[in-house]
Amino acid sequence: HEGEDELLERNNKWSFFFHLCFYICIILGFALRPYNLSLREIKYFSFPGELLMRMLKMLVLPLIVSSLITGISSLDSKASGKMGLHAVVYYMVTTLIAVFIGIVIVVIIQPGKGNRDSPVANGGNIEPVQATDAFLDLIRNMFPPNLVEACFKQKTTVRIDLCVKRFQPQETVEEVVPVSGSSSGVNALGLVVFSMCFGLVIGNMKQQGQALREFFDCLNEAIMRLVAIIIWYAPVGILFLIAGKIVEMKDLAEVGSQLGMYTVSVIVGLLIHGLFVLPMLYFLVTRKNPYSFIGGLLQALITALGTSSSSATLPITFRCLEENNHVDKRVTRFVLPVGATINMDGTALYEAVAAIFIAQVNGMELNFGQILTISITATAASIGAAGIPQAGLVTMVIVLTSVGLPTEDITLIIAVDWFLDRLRTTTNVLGDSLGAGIVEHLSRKELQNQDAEVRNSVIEEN
Ligand code: DAS
Repeated sequence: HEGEDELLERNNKWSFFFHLCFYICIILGFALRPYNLSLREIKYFSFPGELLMRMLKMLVLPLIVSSLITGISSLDSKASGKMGLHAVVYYMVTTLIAVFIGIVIVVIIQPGKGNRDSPVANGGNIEPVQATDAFLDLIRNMFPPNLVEACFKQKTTVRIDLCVKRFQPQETVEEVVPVSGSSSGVNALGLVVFSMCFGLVIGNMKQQGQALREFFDCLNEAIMRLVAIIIWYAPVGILFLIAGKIVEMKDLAEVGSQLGMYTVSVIVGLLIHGLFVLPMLYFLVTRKNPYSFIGGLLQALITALGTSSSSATLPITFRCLEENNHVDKRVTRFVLPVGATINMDGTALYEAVAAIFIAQVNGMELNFGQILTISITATAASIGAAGIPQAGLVTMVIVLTSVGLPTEDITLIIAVDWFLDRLRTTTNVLGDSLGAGIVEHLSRKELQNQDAEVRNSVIEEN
C-alpha cells in the first residue's frame, strides 16, 4: 500500500511539473508568433524537444529487443501462443472498427464536397507506388537480410519524397523541406520478428538458455531505469515540440473550409474510437473501469501527443502500464513492442478518412467495392506504417493508388498533418495500452498457472 502512495505522489509531482511547463511554453509559443520566426530560428527554439526525441529513440532498439526476448522466453509456448492469438485478434478487430468509424464519419460530413478551396501546396514529386509492391515490401521488412545493418535503416513500406516548398513571406529564400517517408531509424518490424523468434528459441533452451534470459532481463531493467530519468525531462521536451509547432503553424484562416471540415472529421472519428469504442471494449472484456486505466497512461499519451511517434513513446508506455496500471510484465513485454509496430488504429482511421476526402475533392463517387478496397488497404497501410512522425501520410500512397486517386493530392492535407499526426499517434498508443490490459485479462489463467508452477518448483527445490 505504501508503494501506491509513493507512486501517487510521484505522479502528482510529474503532472504539476508538466502543467507548469505546458502553460509557460504555450504562452511562449503564441507570444513568438507575431515575430514570424524563420524555419531556422524555429528549429533552434524546438531544440529541447529534438533532444527528447533523440533520447527516447535511442532506447527503442534495446527496449524492443530486450522486452520481447525477455517476455517471450519467460512464457511457456502455450501461454505465448494464446497471448499472441488474443493480441492479433484484438489488433484486427479494433483497427477494422476504427476504419469503419472513419468511413461513416467522412461519408456523413462530406468535407470534400464543393469546389476545391484548399490551396494545394506547390511541389510534390511523388513516385506512385503500386499497392502490391508495398505489400511485398512490408513482408520483406519483416525479414531483414543483415540484422545489424537493416535494423538501423528504417524502410517504410513506400518511399515518397514530398518536397513541400514553404515560402516565408519575410524571407526571400525559399526553404524546401523534404518530408521523406523513409528516414534513418530502427526497422521495428524486422526487429520484432527477429526478437520473437529468438525469444521462443531461448525460452525452450531450459538451463542452457538461462544466462541469455538473465542478460536480456537485466538489460530490460536497465533500460526502464533510464526511462525513469528521461520521464522528468519529458515535459520540457514535449512542450518545446508543441510550442515550436505553434510558432510555425499557418494561420487558421489560411487553412480553408474544406480542410477545416476534414480536420474536424478526423478528430471526431479519433475521439469516438479513443474515448468510447476502445474503453467500452476494455470494459466489456475486463469489467473494470477503463477511464481509471486511461488515467494511469497520461504520461504516455502526453508524450505521444508531443512526439507524434508511438515508437519514441514506447519506453514511457511500458512504464505507465507496469508502474501505474500494474499490468503483468510478461504481457507488456510481449504485446507492447508488437502493438506499437503493427497496431495503429488512429492511422488506419485517418487514412480511410483522408482517401475518401481526396476522392470527394476530386468529385469522384466511390462505389462499395472501392470503399471496401480503401478499408482493406488502410488497415494494411497502418500495419506497414512505422511508429515515426508522419508515417501515416507516407503509407497513404498505397490507399490512394489502390483506388486510382491522384497521389499528388496528398499535398492537400499536409498543412494540418502535423496536428492530426499527434492525435492519431495518441490514439495508436491508447489502443496498444488498452490492448495490453485486455490481453492480460484474457491470459490470466495461463499466467496464474505459470506462477503456480514456479512456486511449486521453488518448494520442491527447497
Ligand atoms: N506517427 C505515427 C505513429 O507514431 C502515426 C502516423 O503517422 O499515422 O504512430
